[in-house]
Amino acid sequence: MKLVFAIVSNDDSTLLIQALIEAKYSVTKLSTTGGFLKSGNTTLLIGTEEKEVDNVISIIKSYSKQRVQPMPVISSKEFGMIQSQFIDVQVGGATIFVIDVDRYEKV
Ligand code: 2BA
Repeated sequence: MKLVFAIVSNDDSTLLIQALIEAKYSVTKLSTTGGFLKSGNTTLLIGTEEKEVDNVISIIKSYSKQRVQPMPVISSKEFGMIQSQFIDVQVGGATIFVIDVDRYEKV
């Protein structure tokens, strides 16, 4: 058995979860925060058989869009006022980790 971790945009998560559920996968949704942008994202946990992993990843791919997100950067402090500028950061589609599950029980 495998556990798929997928970090996706909050904006993509609703349709993606719906598609995974319709395809009969079990999904747990965690509300998470990216360390770099410090903004909210969604992490999905999907426990499934090894033969299903490619299908799970292809569903995730088809619902995860790439985005450009502005990030504030403090550029200088003039006359006691902080001047901030924005840089564009490319985010996503999805960041996916697949790990082995040693033991899976529902008790
Ligand atoms: P964040 O950490 O908020 O990162 C958002 C985006 O900022 C990243 O998009 C990447 O394009 C950029 N970025 C991240 N760290 C950077 C750095 N040190 N220098 C320059 N740019 C940087 P994605 O790569 O698509 O990642 C989206 C989210 O997925 C991340 O949000 C984080 O929550 C998670 N993630 C990505 N790679 C990960 C990893 N290796 N381990 C754990 N979480 C990861």
